Amino acid sequence: MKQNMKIRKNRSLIFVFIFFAVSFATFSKPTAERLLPDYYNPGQPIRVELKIDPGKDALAWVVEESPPAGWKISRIENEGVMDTLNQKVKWGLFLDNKSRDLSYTIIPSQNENTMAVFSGLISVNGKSFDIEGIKILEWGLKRLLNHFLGIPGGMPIDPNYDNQCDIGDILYFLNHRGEK
Ligand SMILES: [Ca+2]
Repeated sequence: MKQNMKIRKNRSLIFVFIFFAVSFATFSKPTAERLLPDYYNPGQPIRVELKIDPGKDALAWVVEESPPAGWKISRIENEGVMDTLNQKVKWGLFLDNKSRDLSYTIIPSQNENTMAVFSGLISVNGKSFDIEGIKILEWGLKRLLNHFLGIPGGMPIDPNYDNQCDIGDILYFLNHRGEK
């Protein structure tokens, strides 16, 4: 009799465990990806796109993005707003589970010449997840010089659109630096 009780108790514990394991496994995680151009040039606007799928179990969600410090937001699409106090761009509250592409335009600061870091979060039903995708953007001139010098991180880019990567592109970056 005692033995039966014990088995029954163990069995119900196993059922509770399976219930939680299944509900955790089936909670649909959101996917959020940032798309950026290959490089930036100070003063030239860049459009940032966030491709968001909040997951099928989403009931309520918000997105917030922290652009590189000191860069100026020139346009926010998809009914996002600027949180000037915290230097964030915010979208939502969305009360559905529909995918959305959210975007904004930003102007790299004139005297910026280092790596620019982007970060963002999506919060779905109260849980937060990082926005994945491209997080670091580098000055185009640096990428180009690294390419010519054979340094990792270099990239053959063609900012003057003549289908060649040469000295003309370095001059382009120098001449267009700070253009608004
Ligand atoms: Ca070129």
